[in-house]
Amino acid sequence: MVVKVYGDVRAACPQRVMMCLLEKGVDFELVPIDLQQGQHKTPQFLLLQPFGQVPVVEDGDFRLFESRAIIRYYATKYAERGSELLGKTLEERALVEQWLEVEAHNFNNLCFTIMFQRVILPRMGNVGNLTLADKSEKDLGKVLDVYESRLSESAYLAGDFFSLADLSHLPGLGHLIEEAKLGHLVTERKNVCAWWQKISSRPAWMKLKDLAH
Ligand SMILES: N[C@@H](CCC(=O)N[C@@H](CS)C(=O)NCC(=O)O)C(=O)O
Repeated sequence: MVVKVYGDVRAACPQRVMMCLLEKGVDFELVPIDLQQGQHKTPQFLLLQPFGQVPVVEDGDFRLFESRAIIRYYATKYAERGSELLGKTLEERALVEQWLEVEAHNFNNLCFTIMFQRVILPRMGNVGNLTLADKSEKDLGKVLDVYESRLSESAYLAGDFFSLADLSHLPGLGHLIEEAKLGHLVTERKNVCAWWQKISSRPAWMKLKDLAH
């Protein structure tokens, strides 16, 4: 049974899920939801995701939303297949969880604010709040300073292995670099830069980028 992913191929949260499925070698079908047209707010879509957001997955008669819950689910369900993304020991797993939480609560909100104010609003013909975007960029720099220090101790966030914690950053950081043109946040930090080069050259990420273009 092919997993159905409802989403927009270029949106960060569905990309997080598709990246995980690609790493795991799980076949999926993307069911396009047009965010520009507001398809995610229609009554039919709200039956799948009551908050009107993407992604949602359907796997047989099992349905799940929230991208990080979905990647945890597939990394566990297919633990024996594809890339190992959870960590092997209890401590490794705990560190993966720690950095996944950091991504969700320290990184993502700033990344989203920058993207929204500098890219998404202007794309819709509105003027973004550039003061807020500048402040968020500064704050994100401080978060990345913490990453810089962490990544001087290990090749990846949770240790010397690629995990969900790294994977979860790929869409947001990719958008910041490519669309908000903030590559300097990465390149001016040696360890963050080496980490970004490793994670963004993974075959699964290349495949996803091909799908998105
Ligand atoms: N916490 C949710 C956030 C989902 C989310 O914000 N999705 C965005 C696309 S990346 C969306 O649907 N935006 C449209 C909206 O919120 O109206 C998740 O991780 O799945």
